[in-house]
Amino acid sequence: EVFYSVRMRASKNGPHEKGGKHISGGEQLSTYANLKHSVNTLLEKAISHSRGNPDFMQIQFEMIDKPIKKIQPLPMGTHEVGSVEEGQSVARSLLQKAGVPAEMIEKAYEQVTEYSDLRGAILFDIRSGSRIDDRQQKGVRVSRMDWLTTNFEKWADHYQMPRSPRVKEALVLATKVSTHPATVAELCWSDDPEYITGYVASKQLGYQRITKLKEYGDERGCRIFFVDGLSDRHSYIDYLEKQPLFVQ
Ligand code: PML
Repeated sequence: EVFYSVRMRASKNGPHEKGGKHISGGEQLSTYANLKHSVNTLLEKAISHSRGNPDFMQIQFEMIDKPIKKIQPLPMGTHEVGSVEEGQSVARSLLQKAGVPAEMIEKAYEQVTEYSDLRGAILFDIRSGSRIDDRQQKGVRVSRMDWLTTNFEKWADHYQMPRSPRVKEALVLATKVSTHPATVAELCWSDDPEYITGYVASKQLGYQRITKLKEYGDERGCRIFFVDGLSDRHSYIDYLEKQPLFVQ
């Protein structure tokens, strides 16, 4: 069956590259018959966003010409924490468990705070202690992945999780990223001011949710991929952006 990658990005005060503020982004894989539904889902996601009403939006689709890789979702755990401090300390200890040295965690945090409106992920090399993508403000956007809705709903019921598209998208992304052998761990929390749960993920740890990683009202998000032993950063970025993948 032929699939299409459908992508949306929305911003305020014009497009990102002209200084607009990021409002929303989204990604689906769709059959031709389902395109109308996918485009509509992404449109609704952007126009009902708590970051405000966009005045610029792009939705595009593109046929996928490579075979689609199929993988199992990462196992999931949730850490209930009472404060941001506690949440951040759980995140740090999970990252260390995954193999990121403590001083590298601090260096990576410094990279994130350098930008006020970082949209994609930062690639951080734990050997050299430096950011290795050249995308500045834009970051790297992981793309061409999805989880068939019926399979996701079975998963959500099994874990007694709400059938939230947010959790679905985050887990799909984390699963794709952690599957690459050069990925040591991922750290993420949302730029949505009304959403404070984030996660640390890795192949061995799975997808570890932490219920409080920032304060309500904070529009600063974070997404760091900690990598080690990367021989070719272009092929790594190519995997993240282009390798089509279904979680199942
Ligand atoms: C986002 O909204 O941009 C990221 C959300 C990450 C956490 C999702 C969850 O597991 O609750």
